[in-house]
Amino acid sequence: MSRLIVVSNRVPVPEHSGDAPAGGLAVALQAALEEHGGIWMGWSGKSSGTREPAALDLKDRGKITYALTDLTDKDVDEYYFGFANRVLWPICHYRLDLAEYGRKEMAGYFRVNRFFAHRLAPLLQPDDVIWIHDYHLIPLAAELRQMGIQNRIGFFLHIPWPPADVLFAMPVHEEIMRGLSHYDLIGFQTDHDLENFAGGLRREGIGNEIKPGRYSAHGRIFKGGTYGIGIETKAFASFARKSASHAMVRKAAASIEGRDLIIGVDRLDYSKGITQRIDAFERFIEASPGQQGKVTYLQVTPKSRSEVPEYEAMQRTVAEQAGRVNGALGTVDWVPIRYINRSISRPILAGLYRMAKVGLVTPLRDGMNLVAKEYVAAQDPDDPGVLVLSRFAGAARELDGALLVNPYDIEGTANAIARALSMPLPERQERWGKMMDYLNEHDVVRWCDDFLKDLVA
Ligand code: GDG
Repeated sequence: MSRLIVVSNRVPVPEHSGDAPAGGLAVALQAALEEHGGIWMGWSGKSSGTREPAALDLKDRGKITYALTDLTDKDVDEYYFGFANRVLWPICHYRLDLAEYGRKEMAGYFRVNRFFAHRLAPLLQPDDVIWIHDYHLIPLAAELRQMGIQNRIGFFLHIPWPPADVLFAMPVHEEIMRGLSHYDLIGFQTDHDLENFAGGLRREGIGNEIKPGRYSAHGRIFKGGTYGIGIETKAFASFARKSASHAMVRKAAASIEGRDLIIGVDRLDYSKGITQRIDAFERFIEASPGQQGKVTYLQVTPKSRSEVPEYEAMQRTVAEQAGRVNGALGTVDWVPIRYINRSISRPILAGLYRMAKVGLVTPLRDGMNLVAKEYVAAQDPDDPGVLVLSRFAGAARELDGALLVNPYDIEGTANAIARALSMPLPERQERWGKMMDYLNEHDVVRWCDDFLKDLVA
């Protein structure tokens, strides 16, 4: 394959060449970029105020060039906080009630995509293969095509794609759909998302599937497929094994004083089902008097997008809810919920996953959910914990050893917590073994290879 060009909203630039990237996605994409040589372009995360952003900031790290651009305050408000996070994010997570449409924000979204195209185009060579990531940048291929760029361009959507009735509530859904048809390959996390996409094309009468995995719409023919993202399974498993002896993890273990640990780890986001989960935990404790004082539920929830009003409100709601449950159920020597509203380091996170008897992953809707996969990979094969997983996470379509729950069903989730905590070792091992085999085979490197293979085929 020729040079690879990756474009995403944010870019994980390493300090020095050879530095290990933090997350799985960055690991896989950086490995692919190292192999083929290439560029990773995106927003620096910084604002240029009211001034036009300066030229791209190019940082060379071995065979990879990171190309960063600032955005104006208006761009950040309209493109990022406005349209991407207050329209596309809620719509794609089936939350019509939270979408805030505004002409200004929609215009800003398309304007920033055009700006990205104009900054990227001069760097491109005719054989470059371009891979664009996520909902912030859907119209980018159309903008590049408009400038005469004919390279192969692929798109991967990390979040769900909604059914037609939900999507069509968005005023600019036609432009968004048209934008997608300019890609050569569109990748989704699950078959369900791909079916929703194809259903939207049919319903609108703008296109159809002409043969398996090949679509025709807006006068273009393109491929669509399912590529569920994975993690670095082997590396994460060995990392978790080592992290178990990390001083902070040992301290945490001592502080729970032999109680069973239940863990939840999510960015603070309404899609993650955190309030329903706390309700389910409360219901579980109320229904199981024998468990009072015997379990600790640790919820790690770093803040995210605090500038968006729904997120700011949620921060208060979750903190109050955890406080209320602790006040109602706690005793002088037991705090049922430990709520941490900031990020913790990756080694500590891995060690805590391994220590936890139950991983509670109950989003109301999620593209994949990597926490579910990390929790499984972190387990001790001799005494693995149990994953309680929402049927509305993409991961539920892959991890058949999990206890699947409907997160809206508080009692059902409470029952699953009880079942997980009392599950006999042979059943835990059998369930975990199935999931681990799957994760070993479908890791993030395979995800990256499968997508790029289909893009260039
Ligand atoms: C989007 C889609 C899709 C979380 N808290 C801490 C921390 N994390 C790490 C986790 C995990 C990552 O953040 C979260 O990934 P998820 O997949 O769970 O969720 P999103 O951020 O919503 O990601 C999602 C994903 O894209 C990839 O395609 O799976 O569906 O929504 O890796 O470990 N890491 C550290 N401290 C924390 O406190 N170090």
